[in-house]
Amino acid sequence: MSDCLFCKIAEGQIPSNKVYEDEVCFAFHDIDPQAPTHFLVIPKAHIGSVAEVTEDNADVVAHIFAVISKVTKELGLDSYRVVSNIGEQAGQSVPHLHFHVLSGRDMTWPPG
Ligand code: DGP
Repeated sequence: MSDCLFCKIAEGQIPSNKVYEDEVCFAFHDIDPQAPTHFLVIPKAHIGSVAEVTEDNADVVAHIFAVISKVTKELGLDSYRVVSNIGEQAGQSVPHLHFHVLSGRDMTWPPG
């Protein structure tokens, strides 16, 4: 999508602090970290949110979770939280599917 911030980050048009990249997804540090480790994993193809995941593109999400499992192990993270906000009320501010990976501090439940 031509006017999407995260599409531009995935394409390298906007700089980011990259954590991981392959042909399907891109991971980069959050600009406003909420934990000592806080990065985002996004599909390279534009998907608006979990609400736009269907049987036709669910393989992308499965791949992203495999990447999260691999990258967190490489980073030595044995406890972390994966969050995806869907819609404005839940706190989604960027309309491109992204999974927050947060680690390195005690976390509370339920989230605010
Ligand atoms: P959410 O609010 O769940 O849609 O999360 C969006 C996250 O994206 C938020 O934690 C801040 C981050 N973010 C927004 N703009 C940028 C940017 O230009 N670069 C980076 N690295 N992160 C961004």
